[in-house]
Amino acid sequence: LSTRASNILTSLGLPTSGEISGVYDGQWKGSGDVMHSVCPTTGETLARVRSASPAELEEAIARTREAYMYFRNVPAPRRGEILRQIREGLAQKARWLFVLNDDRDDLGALITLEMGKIRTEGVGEVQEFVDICDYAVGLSRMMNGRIVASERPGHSIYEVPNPLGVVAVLSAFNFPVAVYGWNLALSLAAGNATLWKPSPTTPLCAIAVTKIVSSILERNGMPGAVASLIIGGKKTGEAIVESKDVELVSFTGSEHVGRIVGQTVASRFGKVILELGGNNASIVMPDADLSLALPSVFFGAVGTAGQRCTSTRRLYLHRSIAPEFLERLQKLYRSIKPGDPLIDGTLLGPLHTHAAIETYSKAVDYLQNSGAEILTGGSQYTEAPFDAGNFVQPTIAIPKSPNTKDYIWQTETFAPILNVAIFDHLEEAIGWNNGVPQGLSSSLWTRDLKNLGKWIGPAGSDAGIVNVNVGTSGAEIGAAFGGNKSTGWGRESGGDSWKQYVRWSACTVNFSDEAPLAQGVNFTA
Ligand code: UN1
Repeated sequence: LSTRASNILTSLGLPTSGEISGVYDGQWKGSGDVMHSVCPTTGETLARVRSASPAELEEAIARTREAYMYFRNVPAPRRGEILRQIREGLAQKARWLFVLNDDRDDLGALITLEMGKIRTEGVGEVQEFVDICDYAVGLSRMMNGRIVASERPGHSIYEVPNPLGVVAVLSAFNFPVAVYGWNLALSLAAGNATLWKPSPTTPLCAIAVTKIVSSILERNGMPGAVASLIIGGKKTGEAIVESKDVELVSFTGSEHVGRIVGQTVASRFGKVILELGGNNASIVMPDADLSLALPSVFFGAVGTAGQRCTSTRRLYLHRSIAPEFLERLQKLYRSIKPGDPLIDGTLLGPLHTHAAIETYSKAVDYLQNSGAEILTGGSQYTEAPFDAGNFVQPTIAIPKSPNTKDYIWQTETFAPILNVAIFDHLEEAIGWNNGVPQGLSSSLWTRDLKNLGKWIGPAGSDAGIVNVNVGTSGAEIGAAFGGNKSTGWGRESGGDSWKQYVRWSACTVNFSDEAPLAQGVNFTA
């Protein structure tokens, strides 16, 4: 193992040779297939991880259920106290970066090493987990039910949020830590046990996080299986989704897989939260402050090498500012150099997998063959040392037609490709914004209140995230995160999301000496 990698693994208590156990349900185990964690920057194999055998999966589900039976009786503020300690455990890892100021010792660095996002984004992801823990600590004292007025004398109606059961979190490679954090924090506050199946290509991030979380659970005398971990592939995912012992499946990933997950869970009457494809647009009006819009569009399209669900994939420019905007944007693109994402100052890291290069190239080919103008980018970086990793050029293209029915506008390509079209009226741009199957994030750049009113109202953007003078990506944890239409309608993180993680009990209680029926129904013999 390179020194670069081995320092990071060692600092997080991960072994640097041999096989690592990828299953935790109170005990570490794993005797299934070996999965490889591969560094997307160098192509180096970082670890061989033992996934769950079918028997181990079954056992982990059973242990997680048992843990839930125990944990649901722990008072919510006490659960919050455990979350506060988890928050401290994570924050310590994030803080090390600033104390040591090198690339050895923190979880953010591991995210960068294994996923490929740049350092500041890796640390930011740990921060997002810390933030949602803070939120959930507060929530643990505020998950209030309601008292509803009864129409019957001497009666009261209570709406009580009870723990739900086992929550499976099936997360994606692009946010290998924070999206689990959103689910874990709300789920624990609500009194559930979680079973985490991360992307099989980011097992080390999941193992490192589970080590931190489990040590805190155990230190507090809680069963470790309150936060179980299962590294596994497709079959493992299928078994979890089909299991009647899992009340809620929170899935982040492609529309294709999300459709199967949604249908499977619905067919057994389970609950589901889907966070699927994004195909997010930014609209720039003539009155926009371009000096704000430019860097935000640049970050939205190029940040995380275009691998956020919220990445900006479509850019709609008003005709009057389009030439200037594109010229300035291309200048920013020209300044981009690929680099090791662990090194300070690098803005462009690799795509996460080698296969993603093919997806990128196919999309570029399609653009070229369909008569699009490629303003910048369009190729892979093939010179050393970048040939060892999955580096591609951020690309700006003007497709031949702005018709959203075209494949290129309809599809989410998980790579740094920004498609541009020019509009004359805001209504036209809103039509394009809404004219795709997905509905995750959207952003309008304007200083005119009338535009803002249209954009956030009934005839405005139909996405779940509707920003103004803020880019499509990089949401804070406070608001509910999620999208509409083929993005799956799921909501995670802030807002009212926690309400999905509980089982609501509507309790009508009679304190009186009579037993009247509702609606005045008379049933006396
Ligand atoms: C994702 O890409 O799946 O809003 C999550 C953002 C991040 C989360 C993205 N806070 O870009």
